[in-house]
Amino acid sequence: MKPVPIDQQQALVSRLMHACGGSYSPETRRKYYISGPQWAAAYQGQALFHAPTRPAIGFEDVIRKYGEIGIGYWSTHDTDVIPTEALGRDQQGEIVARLQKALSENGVKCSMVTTETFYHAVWAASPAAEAPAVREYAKFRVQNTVEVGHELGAGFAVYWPGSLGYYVQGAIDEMDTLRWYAEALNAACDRDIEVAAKKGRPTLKHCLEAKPFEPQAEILLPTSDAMLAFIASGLLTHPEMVGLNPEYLHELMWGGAPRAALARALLAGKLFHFDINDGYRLKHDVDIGVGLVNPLDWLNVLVLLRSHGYNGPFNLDYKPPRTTSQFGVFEVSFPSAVDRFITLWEMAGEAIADPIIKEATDALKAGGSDGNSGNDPRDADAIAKANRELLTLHELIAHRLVQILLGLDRGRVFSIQKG
Ligand code: GLO
Ligand code: MG
Ligand code: MG
Repeated sequence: MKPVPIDQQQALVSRLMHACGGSYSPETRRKYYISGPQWAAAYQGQALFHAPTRPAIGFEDVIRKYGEIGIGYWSTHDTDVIPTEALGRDQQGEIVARLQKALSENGVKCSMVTTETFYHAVWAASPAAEAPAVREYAKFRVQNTVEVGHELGAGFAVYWPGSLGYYVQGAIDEMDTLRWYAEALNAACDRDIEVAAKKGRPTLKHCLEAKPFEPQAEILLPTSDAMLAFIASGLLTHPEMVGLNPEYLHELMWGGAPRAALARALLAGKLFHFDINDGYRLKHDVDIGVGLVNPLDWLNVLVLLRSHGYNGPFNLDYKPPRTTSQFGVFEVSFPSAVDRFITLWEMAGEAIADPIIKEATDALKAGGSDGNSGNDPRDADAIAKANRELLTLHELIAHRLVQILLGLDRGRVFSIQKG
């Protein structure tokens, strides 16, 4: 093939994207509770060792593009859209009005707001720093986010305390830090109760998001389970308002099974919100598009969530790779991520209804019998023997799930050449 001239590259990408097929209409996409973060679309491809590869883009363009694709919800950090120096000042009101206009013109709703407590120099020693002025400022920031959230019609506020930790141990007291962090959350919940009452709206769902490493070397609340313990610690004045926003990759990063982490959150009644993406175990936070690395694991995650009635948002917290152009961000990254998610969600429904999986699962739950009236509860060997053949069904179910993922259950076959 000859080198492709610059002015023909977008057409090539569009043609091949179209040739991939299998995309859903914007109307279909809008039926799912999928949110697109401002920061994900605006991400310029920069990182520690990387200069940006894409130009800056503002919220008006991002919201318009999300509307066109059929991403019905939008989420944002306070400082993604309001400069730090404008927070809580008149300029904030003007920006909020522009946001409201952009959202309503494009048929997109704001689902979630979050406070940036990791980027600015003020957070160098975390939002729960020793200096009382930093902690007061943190309270102002989370309360201001709650107010902006109510203005924009959001239902969720997310907190990612990635800077709550340290590089060197011994300088801070973890107990103090966690108490101080709880004070900021308490301030946010208190303000939420006031504002919600005044506006006649429900209070927001406040969601903690864990990540095991980055940007601190050691993180005080590194996993969703650590956060469940924190919520139940007695430090929060409104623990019933606070739950979790697990991120798929963040649970994988520490080596956990995302599906099991989600199950623990569901058991605790705390799975409020879910950041969806993909990546690798025990690596950094690469935020790859959902289903591009672990589609089988994703299918399993969605089977769990569908089986247990999760009805919160799926937030596309991923970073289009720096090899993708800004054209590609909206032509390939977002629509393809949404469509993979929808396909996996529908496949999960198929897996739940699959007669083979159902019969195998029912049989496993019924358990085996040795033909006698009842198993002797003291006889381990007899119990093991009575179940031995049934347990093969575990592997059979796993095989069936792969068949569903690959479409083999619907008759997709490969003809093998004789040779
Ligand atoms: C970073 C986090 C981050 C949060 C966001 C929402 O690793 O995933 O993107 O999701 O700040 O609070
Ligand atoms: Mg996240
Ligand atoms: Mg991440």
